[in-house]
Amino acid sequence: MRQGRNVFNDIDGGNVNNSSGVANSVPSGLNANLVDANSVVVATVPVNADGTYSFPATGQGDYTVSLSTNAGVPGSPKPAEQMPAGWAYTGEFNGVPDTGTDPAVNGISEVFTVAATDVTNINFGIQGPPVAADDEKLDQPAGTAVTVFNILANDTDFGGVPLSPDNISLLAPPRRYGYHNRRPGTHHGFHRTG
Ligand SMILES: [Ca+2]
Ligand SMILES: [Ca+2]
Ligand SMILES: [Ca+2]
Repeated sequence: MRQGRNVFNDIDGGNVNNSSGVANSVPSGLNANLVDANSVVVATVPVNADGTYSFPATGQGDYTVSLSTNAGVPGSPKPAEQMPAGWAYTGEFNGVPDTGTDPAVNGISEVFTVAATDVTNINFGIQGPPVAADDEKLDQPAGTAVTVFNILANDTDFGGVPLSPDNISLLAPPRRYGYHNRRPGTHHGFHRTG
């Protein structure tokens, strides 16, 4: 019988599903390791870019699936769970997406039993945070207002997930000793020494 299903880019970390609002997309280098009741790897397959994976037919018995950048070796002990840099597990669930999560968020599914029919919906959620790049305004003349028009233009999230500004940090230039903030969202410049 065959087993498999999905790894979801799950930005809200809720029930295991794709909550990004765009087509599901996951980073490269992920493997699904099928592990037997003795923690021995039975099969290993790479996870596809759209998050799907599927094992070849295996014998009846109790199994778990481990999601990791470490590819297992059939017949050897299960490798450790690990995510690509900057990514984290948000949950796992054996069942229809968006209907639950298992108790331990650890990159390992709950145990499932393979018998006479294919097992599907062994699902995982993972999340990678957005990357914000600074928006610099250099060498501004003293006393001149500066406007940054699109602070999100140089910021990114994996797979085209929509961005929204959550908070904005105003970083002072060198040798400054303070700045005015006369009303929310409007900064009226830095004082500089020397
Ligand atoms: Ca979700
Ligand atoms: Ca788990
Ligand atoms: Ca930015």
